[in-house]
Amino acid sequence: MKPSVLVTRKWPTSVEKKLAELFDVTLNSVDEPLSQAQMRNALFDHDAILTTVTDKLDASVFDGIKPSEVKTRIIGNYGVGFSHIDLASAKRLGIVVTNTPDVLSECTADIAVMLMLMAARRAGEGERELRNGEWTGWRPTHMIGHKVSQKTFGIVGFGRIGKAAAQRARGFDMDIKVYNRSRIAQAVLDEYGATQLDSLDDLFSQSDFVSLHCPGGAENTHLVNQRLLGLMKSSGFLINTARGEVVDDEALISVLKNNQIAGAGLDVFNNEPLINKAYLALDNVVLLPHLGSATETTRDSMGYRVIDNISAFFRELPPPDLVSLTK
Ligand code: 8YV
Repeated sequence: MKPSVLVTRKWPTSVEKKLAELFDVTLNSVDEPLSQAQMRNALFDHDAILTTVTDKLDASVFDGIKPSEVKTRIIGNYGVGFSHIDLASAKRLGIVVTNTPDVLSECTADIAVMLMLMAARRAGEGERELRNGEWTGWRPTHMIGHKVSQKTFGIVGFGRIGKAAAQRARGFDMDIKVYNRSRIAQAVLDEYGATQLDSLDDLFSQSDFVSLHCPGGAENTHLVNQRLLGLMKSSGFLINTARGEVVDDEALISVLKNNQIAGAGLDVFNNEPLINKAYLALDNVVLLPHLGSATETTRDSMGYRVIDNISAFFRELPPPDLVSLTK
């Protein structure tokens, strides 16, 4: 019998086809997020659940369920970030969790660089002006932004996406500084022309652009707070393509409002898609609806990567992208 697999959102058609060939698959053609109650029920009905960032699998979803009651043995997350899944509960119930690293690093780094350029060169503001019919023509003092080339690019989290961002920043001849919890080998830093700093304080105070590439989750919630933002240059920009929770919205909104920093570029938010409305009134922030991995190539690759993970698992082989062990 084929394992039964629940796909919580609509996936690229070619991947859904492949899933249907390999598994007894339940697709979500209406593409609305499942409720937490539906998610909980799915644990009793399916061998595998294929989740995305819009599925909130916090501890309450798993609460009071005994390991002997669950049918689900693997959660194959479509995405590299998994802070929406309570790993401790999954572990308690013997459920393996996998993710999809590598395949989205380049596209996510592209979005970080795009946000940096858009924020620094006032692309959102410029387009709004033009579309609103408010452009009065070229003039030497019109919509002056900040130069990007040769500036300092500060990276928080030097994993795959952070490295891809560094690689791109080098194209702009930027001075690349890195903050990472563990020490990065000198040879790796050299490969990216990067210097590792010992503290976030140093990174925030020295950088012209701070780009976040660390995981979300409890450990990094509000890592970027009023104090750190207060250390930034008044000409500095914050870029977030990581997770909304890494930034304290109230603090960021206050420094943007008071022009204590020059601007920000955000692709991810607390409580997506119900973002803090105060952002909408600010011209010095560029806002994107979580587009990091949104290219055809990458979204297909993410789907095939999930297939690789669950296929290995059901063949009793180690899934390539295990993020939590059951023991
Ligand atoms: C994904 C992302 O598309 O992979 C991630 O962690 O942030 C996105 O690019 C999304 O999370 C899908 O689950």
